Amino acid sequence: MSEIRAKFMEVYSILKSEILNDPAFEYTDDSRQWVEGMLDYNVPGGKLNRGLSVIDSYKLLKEGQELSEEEIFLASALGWCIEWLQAYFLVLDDIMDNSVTRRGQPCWFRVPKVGLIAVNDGIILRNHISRILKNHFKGKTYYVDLLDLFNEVEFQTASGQMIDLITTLEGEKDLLKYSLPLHHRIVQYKTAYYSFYLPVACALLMAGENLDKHFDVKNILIEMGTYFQVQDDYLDCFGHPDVIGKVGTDIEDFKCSWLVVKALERSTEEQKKLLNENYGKPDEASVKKVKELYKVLDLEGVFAEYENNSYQKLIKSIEAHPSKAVQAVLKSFLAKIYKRQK
Ligand code: DMA
Ligand code: MG
Ligand code: MG
Ligand code: MG
Repeated sequence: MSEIRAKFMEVYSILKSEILNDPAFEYTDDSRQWVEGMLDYNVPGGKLNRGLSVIDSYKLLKEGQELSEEEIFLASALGWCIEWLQAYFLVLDDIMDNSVTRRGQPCWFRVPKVGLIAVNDGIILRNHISRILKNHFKGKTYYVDLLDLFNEVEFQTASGQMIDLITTLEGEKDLLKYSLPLHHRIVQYKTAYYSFYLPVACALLMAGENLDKHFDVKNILIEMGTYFQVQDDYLDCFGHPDVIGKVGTDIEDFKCSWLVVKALERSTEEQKKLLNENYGKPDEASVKKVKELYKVLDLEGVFAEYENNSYQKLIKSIEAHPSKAVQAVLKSFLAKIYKRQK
């Protein structure tokens, strides 16, 4: 484990123990054990890209200055707030998407003793973010901006989840409505803001920047987030569950995935008929037919081309940015996800 990752994990232990000794709630042994188990199960087990990139971005914004212990701690705490936010959304997302596994283990709501208690656990996870921010940032000049940032991004993500879900409504299953602009709208809101803009925005606030002045950075990060979610859609079908840690459900769930949009663009009338008959059905045979069609339409090749083009386009936008430090932040982020397999 890299030094920074090890430090980041230490901060997790500190934040967790603060939460488990929160004076605003009188924990009993049972409730403390529940929350601890719930946190360990859902918060630290992912790639930690979002969280670590707060520290990474802050460092780059400081252009090589040595960070103090306090700065590292605060950047890590903000990173963990994003990981907590992610855990909150994923716990609920897996219920709504009827998923089976996450990060190589059963989804939290699939754990027998948990079930729909997972809904309240999601709410608790969200509340922990406010506790962490209050504990560590209340005296800072940028405290209000941080709270506002988390609120805005949460609203955008939940709205993105809403449109992701209502496009799949039973009785209105109509592939004709699926298009690239609709896909772009869904993924911008459900993924890009919290996964890409939020980490960098946290680092900018810590560095004393005014977020209103960084509109161009935001736009580049939203495009990067879109590319990231296209990868997620691709891996849902073509990734290996052992590697991505989850079993895909987009076909069964009738999701407006990038793959189905591309398939529709490239299908003959007959192939469209096959899609209409099999997309969004829960049985294995239907899913298999859809996956076979994706192969026939060479969506793997289409994706490879999309990935190259996106990368080139992003690099070009990044290099057009006037600040070398900001360029470094964006390039470092892009390098973490380019051609990812998980
Ligand atoms: C996830 O979209 C978005 C949020 C806000 C969790 P998704 O359902 O495609 O994610 P996953 O493939 O990880 O379930
Ligand atoms: Mg999901
Ligand atoms: Mg989902
Ligand atoms: Mg997905």
